[in-house]
Amino acid sequence: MNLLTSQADLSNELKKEAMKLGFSPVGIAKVPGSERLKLRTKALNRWLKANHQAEMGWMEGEKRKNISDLLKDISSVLVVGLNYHVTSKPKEGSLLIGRYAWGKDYHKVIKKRLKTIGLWLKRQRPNCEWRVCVDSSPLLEKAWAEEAGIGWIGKHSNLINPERGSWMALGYLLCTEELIADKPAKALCGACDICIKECPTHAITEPFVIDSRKCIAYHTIENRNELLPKEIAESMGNWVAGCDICQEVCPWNTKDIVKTSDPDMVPKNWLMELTVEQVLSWDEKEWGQKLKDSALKRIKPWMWRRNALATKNNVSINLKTK
Ligand code: B12
Repeated sequence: MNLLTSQADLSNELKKEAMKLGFSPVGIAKVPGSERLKLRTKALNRWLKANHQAEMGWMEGEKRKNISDLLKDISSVLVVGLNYHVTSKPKEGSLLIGRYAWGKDYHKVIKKRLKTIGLWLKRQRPNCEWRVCVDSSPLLEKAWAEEAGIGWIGKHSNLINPERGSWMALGYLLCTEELIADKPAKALCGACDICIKECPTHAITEPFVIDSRKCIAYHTIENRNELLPKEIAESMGNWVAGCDICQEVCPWNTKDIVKTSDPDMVPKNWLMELTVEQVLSWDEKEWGQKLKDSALKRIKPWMWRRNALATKNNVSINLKTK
């Protein structure tokens, strides 16, 4: 391996290594980031104050507000996107699952690949310390992705890349090495507000702000109560695990964007044709097998049953049998 002496070459090659492992887009941000990051942290404070986190108490941790708490002497962040946009579609009339979870667990896929990149960086700069963060670390991920220039935060609050839309999971390699940063992204939502209008539960209470208490994704994935709120059950249609409505209606996703051929993102068959009857009949062992290697493990079998019973399909089964 050639040792790269300049920081510019190191930064470029680091991004190339990430692309070789299937990530795109990729970008670099410098810590502590621009003034915009301070605004995003203020937005987080406002969001918490308004109780938009619902029962996700872990969102209140102070570390999320300061990236330096996650890695001592941090200098830079490599941000990567893993495209999960595929050609497959769920069978007409089946229960619906958020696309982020159709393939293998993105947390595991991204972590494994970013660790390979961390080891590459360590070989280049033996004194460099690094750490990988994917979703569960207290990091304001989308704000750092915007800072690294890989996309902007849309009005539905997901990160949108102009060539790839928003169908991507995000990953982070924090490091102590001073890398050359990319330009922060420009916001391109303009006057469009389709996502706000089309959310059946009005969870986007103002542009960029999601009230989790009204979000179908929150209730199907995170809500641990025995029953879903009536207003959610009445509007959730067939969404049984997550919800993609605000992204499905987004013009940046409906235009012809790149589809992935990443073998780890190939949808699992059972997720493409799931029925209420299956959800209700599978025992814990069957669920264990189905959820192995899936981000959907977060939804416990009893939650799948609760969610399926609340869907439109179940309501129509009940009507038919009456
Ligand atoms: C908590 C959480 C949720 C919660 C709350 C959602 C939310 N928007 O916060 C729930 C369970 C509802 C959820 C749902 C989903 N999630 Co989620 N979630 C997270 C998590 C762990 C934290 C997000 C967070 O910080 N929220 C706090 C609030 C304050 O932040 P925010 O809504 O992002 O607000 C920002 C913007 O609105 C912006 N902002 C505020 N005001 C203004 C003003 C202007 C002018 C601008 C431009 C911006 C702006 O600043 C805020 C702070 O950065 C992240 C991973 C992470 N560690 O960051 C994943 C993450 C955001 N989720 C992800 C995914 C895939 C989803 C779902 C699509 C899954 C699904 N199909 O069901 C849905 C999407 C629902 C939605 N529209 O948000 C991905 C998003 C990838 C992407 N392309 O952006 C992430 C990044 C995980 C990952 N590593 O890939 N999620």
